[in-house]
This record gives sequence, C-alpha cells and structure tokens, in this order.
Amino acid sequence: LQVSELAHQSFSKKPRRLPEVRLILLGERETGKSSAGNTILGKVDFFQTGVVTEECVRQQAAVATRQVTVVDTPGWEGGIAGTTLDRVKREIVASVALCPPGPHALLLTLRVDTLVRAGHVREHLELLGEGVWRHTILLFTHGDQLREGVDIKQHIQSGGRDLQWLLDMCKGGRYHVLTRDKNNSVIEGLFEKIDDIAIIMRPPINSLQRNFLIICSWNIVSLLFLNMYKQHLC
Ligand SMILES: Nc1nc2c(ncn2[C@@H]2O[C@H](COP(=O)(O)OP(=O)(O)OP(=O)(O)O)[C@@H](O)[C@H]2O)c(=O)[nH]1
Ligand SMILES: [Mg+2]
Repeated sequence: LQVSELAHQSFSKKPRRLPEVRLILLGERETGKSSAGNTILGKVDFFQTGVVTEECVRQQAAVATRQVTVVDTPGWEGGIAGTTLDRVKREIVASVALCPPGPHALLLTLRVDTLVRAGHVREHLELLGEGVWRHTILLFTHGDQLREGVDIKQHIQSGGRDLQWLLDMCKGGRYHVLTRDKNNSVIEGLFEKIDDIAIIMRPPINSLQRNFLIICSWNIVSLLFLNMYKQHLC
C-alpha cells in the first residue's frame, strides 16, 4: 500500500471492526441472560442456565475473528412488588470491573413475551451511571415465543410507551433479537451494532491523528526556533 493510501484509510470514517469485544448482560431475573451469554460465545455450558445467577461470572471465547468477553450478572427482581436485594445491586455495579478497561456495550435483556416497565429498568441500569444509555443495546430474548405472524417490528410497535421510551434512550433505537438456533449471522449482526457504538464513543481524534498533530506542532516549533536563531546571528 502507498503511504497516501494508508493515510487515507486511517483518517477515513470507514466502520472499524473491533478485534476485542467486552459485553455485560443485564436484565430482570429469568429473562435469559445466561442463555444469551452462551449463544453469543457459541458455547452450551459456559454460563449455568435455568438456575439463579447469584454472582457476576466472566467468560471469554474467540468468536469468528474476535476475542469476546461476556460478563453475566444476577438479575433484578421483576413484578410490581419485587424489591432487589442490595447484594444484587452491588454485583451489578461490580460487573464493570470484570471487563477492564470497561465494556463496549451493555446488553439489556427483555423477553418478548413479558411487559416492560421502563422505570424499573431505569432504576437498575442507572446504577452504572446516567451515561449507560449510550452503550446500551436492547436484547430481545425468547424470540421463538413471538406470537405467530408477529415479527419484532410489530412487537415493538405494540409494546407501549415504556418500550418506546427504552428504545429512544438507546440512541438510534438500538436493539437486537436473539433466538435459540445457532445462527452465526445473528451474532455477527449484534457485533456490528457494537462496532457502531465503539465508533460513536471513539474520542474525537484517534491515536494516528494525534501523532500526526504532535509531529506537525513539533515541526512548527522547530522552524520558529530556527528563525529566531538565524535572526540572532544576523
Ligand atoms: N423458549 C426459550 N427459552 C429460553 C430462551 N432463553 C432462555 N430460556 C429459558 O429460560 C430460563 C431462564 O434462562 P436463563 O438464561 O437461566 O435466565 P437468566 O436471566 O440468566 O436467569 P437468572 O440468572 O435467574 O436471572 C431457562 O430455563 C432457559 O432455558 C429462549 O430464547 N427461548
Ligand atoms: Mg442467569
């Protein structure tokens, strides 16, 4: 490749593909977080499913060409009267420390066959700070439970104000549907959405651009000093 081509590539806005992806699964109890973790990592038994997840668990695997880290968390209590234990809240907060230097995305699991209560979700998700929404993707689980003839778009349309509010909070209406069948393209589609978040969250200048600016500034300062030195000699 010519130097000019390399420069063009590093400065262009072409979507980049993260070689390493760090994710946290969050959601109400029994929404399928642990199952989703296994599906994402392409494993059957990394995370224990069908039993209550009591503590955060981290698992890693190579998925296609990416190194993927998934942190599974205990779910918060659902139902109107459900009160989440402090221990569970502490685990949710601690999940971030398990994927240093921080997650690329938070996957909020929502069952397609259950009503969403936005206030309840917000209360728990914002334990990680108000900025969480910029990293959140709604992950619809139990996709196989959608009513016959209803697709996910129709489900969202009929999901009411709470679901719409959540979608609005996840800038650009980011969501993904997970089904149980092992379909690699479904997972790749999810990773591409995470790539998009990483681009939006990327600092205004990347490291190559920063080096370029440092070299330019250095050259300007050197020229100024050289001029001053010449004037001093004359
Ligand atoms: N039909 C169907 N069942 C699912 C799906 N995902 C998970 N399940 C089942 O739902 C139950 C709960 O799944 P888990 O993955 O353990 O849910 P969880 O959110 O980790 O549960 P907690 O750790 O208790 O909060 C299990 O019996 C799963 O087999 C799905 O996509 N379709
Ligand atoms: Mg679990």
